[in-house]
Amino acid sequence: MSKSNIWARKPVEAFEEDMRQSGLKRVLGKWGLTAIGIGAIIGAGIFVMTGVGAKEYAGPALALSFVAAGIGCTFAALCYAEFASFLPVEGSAYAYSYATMGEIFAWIIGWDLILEYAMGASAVAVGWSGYLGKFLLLFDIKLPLWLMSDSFSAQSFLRDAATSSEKMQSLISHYSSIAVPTIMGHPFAINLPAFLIIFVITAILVKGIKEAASANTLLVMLKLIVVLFIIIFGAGYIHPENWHPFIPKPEMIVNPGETVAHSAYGFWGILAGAGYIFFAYIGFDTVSTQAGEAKDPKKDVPFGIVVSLIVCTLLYIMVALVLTGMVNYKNIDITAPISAAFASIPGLKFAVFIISIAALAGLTSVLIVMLLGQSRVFFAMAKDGLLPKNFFGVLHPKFRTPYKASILTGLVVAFVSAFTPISVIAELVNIGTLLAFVLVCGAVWLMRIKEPDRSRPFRVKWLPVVATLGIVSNVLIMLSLSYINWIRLFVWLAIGFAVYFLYGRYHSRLNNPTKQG
Ligand code: ALA
Repeated sequence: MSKSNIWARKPVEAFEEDMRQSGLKRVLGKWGLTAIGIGAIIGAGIFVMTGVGAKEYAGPALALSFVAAGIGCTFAALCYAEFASFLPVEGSAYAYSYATMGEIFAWIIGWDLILEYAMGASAVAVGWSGYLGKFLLLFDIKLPLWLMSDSFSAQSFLRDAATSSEKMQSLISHYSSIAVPTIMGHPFAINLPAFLIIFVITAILVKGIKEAASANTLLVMLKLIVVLFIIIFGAGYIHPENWHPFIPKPEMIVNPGETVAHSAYGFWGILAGAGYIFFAYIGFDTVSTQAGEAKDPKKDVPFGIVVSLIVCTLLYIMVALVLTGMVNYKNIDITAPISAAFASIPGLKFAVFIISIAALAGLTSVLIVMLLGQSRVFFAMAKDGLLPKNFFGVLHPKFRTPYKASILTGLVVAFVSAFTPISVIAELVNIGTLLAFVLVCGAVWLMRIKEPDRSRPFRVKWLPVVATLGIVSNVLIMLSLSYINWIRLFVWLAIGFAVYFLYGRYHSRLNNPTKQG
């Protein structure tokens, strides 16, 4: 068995060679890349998580949570942009850390990106299911609660409804039945739409996504128009009294499916809210995974990353203000808050229809990007020998897609989304992605020290300050998440270390150049 150097760095030139061999077509310009960024960013975060964000974390001050998370992301985005400008390769943060900090860090980031992409897709699928429910209601089609929700959330809805007859009435009106069956004494519920949508997307990805990719720009336009519609049209229905108090008195609250209380409202509530709705910003980094298809990656990828983030930050702050102005934060719906806010106003059925369709289409595009991103990261890791090449690196003989990796990912993601509350998945995704951001901020700085003379078409001014602020702000947001998320993150990383030390280090292409598979 060969011995490996876990700190070995993959040279930038080796990445460039891999890219040359990949034979991808360079078709994306700067606006195409920006559209990909916006397409990946706007999704469940704004359409779904704003509900819990306002109700259980920040109250009307949710807009400030968006400002705080936006600031942390901006520092990280600048660091991603500098990296992408001199290392325009598919593997994104995984590749950056391989080139700067060595194999063990690359592995950890790659492992961590599973949380961002695969688990992120699970959370989006749960959001998709919530909007499907609201959409079907428009046609008076109802399904039982136990087929539309995981059992933790179903029980939490029932507990919440038991507190007032009005809430109970509202719950009953949403489902054909609110009874939850039991299996061996345990309540059983499954989020069937979330489960099924993952199967459909997986099938599309196995077959190849050429058509889906060309539809992306159209979907992004639709999403942007609808978000603007929500802001402009919704502004007419704001009741300023809903903003008072803008920052409610601090409390401790427990989310559905969680047993641990977290800070709500007040300063810590705003910060914890930022940790929760951080999910809404995830996706700008996917622009960097498209570097292989960019016409002028060194300039256009940084542009796409930064512009897509700025556009979304501004839109998010406005949506948060409109939503908390339309509905009192205590009454915000947590499964499909925006369409529910419009549905609560008589005569706005057409708006609910438009928003639900756009949310379903928009969330579908996020699902495609995330599951695709996951298969690319697996593929890159398999190419480097850190995952079994004969599974994760195998292309379908006809469709030329990494079908085995896609199907395995689809199965795991479908099960997680069917049985886990969205808040639990989202917080795990957030802590994992925040860790990736922190490591990228550190890595870009380290690269400046190690290779100061390498050409950097996009150079962050005051990098030590920006990287430090990026690390501090993102760690601060991580700290605002309850300790249970830290435990989950450590368990996940411990499993990752075990896989690396039992497999990756003995099969790494960098450390074992003669070894195949
Ligand atoms: N930012 C993406 C979303 O909100 C992941 O769905």
